[in-house]
Amino acid sequence: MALERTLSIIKPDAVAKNVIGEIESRFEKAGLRIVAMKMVQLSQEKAEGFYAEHKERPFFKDLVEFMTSGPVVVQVLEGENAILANRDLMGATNPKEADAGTIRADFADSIDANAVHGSDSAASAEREVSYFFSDEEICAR
Ligand code: RTP
Ligand code: MG
Repeated sequence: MALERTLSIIKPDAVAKNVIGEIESRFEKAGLRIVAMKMVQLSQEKAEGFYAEHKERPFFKDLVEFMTSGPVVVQVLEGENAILANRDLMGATNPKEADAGTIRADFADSIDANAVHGSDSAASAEREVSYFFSDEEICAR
């Protein structure tokens, strides 16, 4: 088992629904610790840079528009196998395909407005954490 850090975002739809606390509670109950967090309104440039890997995909424009449609909570989760643990808690990208009891099954409305983001690999976690947080902003235990 490895102690990992992963980048999590509570997306504009979930912030608008006022379920930040309920989502955080799932991370905490699963043993993940929040070691950095901030609420921000993403600029178009910041959102485009974050999702740069999807630049050529047909849904890119809608994705950036959605991610800039309201404030988001950006945070670093730490724990044993945090990257995969967070993905398991999130559920499938399309909430219609997400397992019962996952965050997306319970709080997401559509594949676009799907409540949360989570890094999908060690390499993306490293890139994404440093995209939003400096070392000084991460509070190690
Ligand atoms: P995320 O990056 O937000 O955690 O989501 P993910 O890994 O589960 O999915 P990914 O393939 O990275 O896609 C990023 C976001 O783009 C939107 N999407 N739309 N219409 C579509 O076919 C489609 N595919 C992806 C979703 O909002 C997804 O979260
Ligand atoms: Mg992804």
